[in-house]
Amino acid sequence: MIDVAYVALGSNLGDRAAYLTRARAALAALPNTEVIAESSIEETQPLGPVAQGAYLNQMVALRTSLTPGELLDRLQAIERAEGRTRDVRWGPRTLDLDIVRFEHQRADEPGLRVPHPELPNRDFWQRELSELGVDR
Ligand code: A4P
Ligand code: MG
Repeated sequence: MIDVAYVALGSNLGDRAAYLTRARAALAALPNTEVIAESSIEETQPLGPVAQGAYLNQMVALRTSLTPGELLDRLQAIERAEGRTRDVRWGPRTLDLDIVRFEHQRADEPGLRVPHPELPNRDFWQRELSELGVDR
């Protein structure tokens, strides 16, 4: 099934803009996947309990026939390739890729929730989605 996935990019360590650029290139190279839209990049204050630097955030829309689970595996491989280490939950990271929603599919498993449960709490994701023409 061909669907549209909205993927959030975030970085708050190192050359943040360069991580986002490389992430967009890696997303464009995924099989059966095309990047069809990109929001603007915005700097946001860190959310959550951990003291850390500001993030650059951006949202892209992918037309893809990957399932939500397949896409998550691919996103995690891209994160690993960009030197992401998982230490502190909600802590600083070179690159974070989250599935925010799919147009027609949902997921509700321990390892994968779509729409992303934090969507109602992240005004920058909502702004970026509306920039991409998504009404909620
Ligand atoms: N997972 C479940 N659903 C999803 C989904 N829809 N997309 C699972 C991606 N992953 C999903 O994520 C932990 C697990 O979530 C994954 O193994 C996957 O199976 P993670 O990326 O390893 O850990 P994390 O990112 O530290 O935790 P979490 O809960 O994903 O946090 P978020 O939501 O990624 O938040 N402040 C600003 N301003 N901007 C940000 O982008 N991001 C975070 C991290 C904190 N503060 C921020 C920002
Ligand atoms: Mg994450």
